[in-house]
Amino acid sequence: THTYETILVETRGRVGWITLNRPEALNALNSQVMHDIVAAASAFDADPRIGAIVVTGSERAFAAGADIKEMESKTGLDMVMDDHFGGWARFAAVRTPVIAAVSGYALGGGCELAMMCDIILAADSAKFGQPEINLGVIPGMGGTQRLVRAVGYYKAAELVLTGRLMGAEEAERAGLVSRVVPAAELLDEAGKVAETIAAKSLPSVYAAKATLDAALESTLAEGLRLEKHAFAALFDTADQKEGMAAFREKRSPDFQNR
Ligand code: CO8
Repeated sequence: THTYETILVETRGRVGWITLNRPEALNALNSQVMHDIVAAASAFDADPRIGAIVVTGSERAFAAGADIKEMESKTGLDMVMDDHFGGWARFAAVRTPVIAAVSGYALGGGCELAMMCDIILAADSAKFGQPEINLGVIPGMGGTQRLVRAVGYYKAAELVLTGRLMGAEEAERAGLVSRVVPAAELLDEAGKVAETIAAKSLPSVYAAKATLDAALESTLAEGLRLEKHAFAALFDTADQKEGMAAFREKRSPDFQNR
């Protein structure tokens, strides 16, 4: 198996785990981290034995942002040419559900990385924020767009314009976090959520993620059209027949992912 410089990668059953591993920089996201995460997530995404992915950091930091020391001397043209944007777009586009298990700091690019995931589980110690304004820049990995969609304009504007951090409870109230759990239980809980998803029928999971994504990107009419087609298409899978037969026969379904 492939080894990576800046992340630890592990498969547990049908769940792929990606653990950011730059403790000396609070998991700051430099180019190597981006390449590693994108490569690992793409490999999991291409493997039908994987039904869910967990991305996590350390207890102290999910990720404290893009790597400021790497970015400091760059020009505007460098930032465009480096194609960070394309790399992260590939991560955001994986069809497998991704769970961010966030403990400690999820700041700047770290908060944006969490928002590229489908479910955000937060330890009660988690701190979210978009402090780029303090560095003379703005969020550049989707923060201005995804945060507005997650928490609404006024909360997002306050966070992006002031750079204020918010704790896990506030983030959950605001709708940025799926659920807050005690820090000691974060990884177990993330594993349980991932295993639950990974036990479903893959075609329905892919369809669910794709249609949920559309809710953020399209008009209601377009989204409903997509949902209608995706819903209907699932009736041509063996797993739909199995799932509904299992319900009628009062047993658990045995999905074949087709
Ligand atoms: N980049 C590089 N190094 C970092 C970063 C970072 N984002 N965050 C922390 N580090 C380093 C520190 O420099 C320090 O290194 P050293 O020991 O060599 O001095 C080490 O990690 C530990 O950090 P601290 O000593 O600062 O730890 P504290 O507990 O005192 O503070 C904080 C923790 C509050 C998280 C603090 O480290 C901090 O404020 N970090 C920066 C947070 C930030 O501003 N994040 C936003 C970055 S900009 C961004 O994300 C833009 C995204 C768009 C990118 C577009 C494509 C590239």
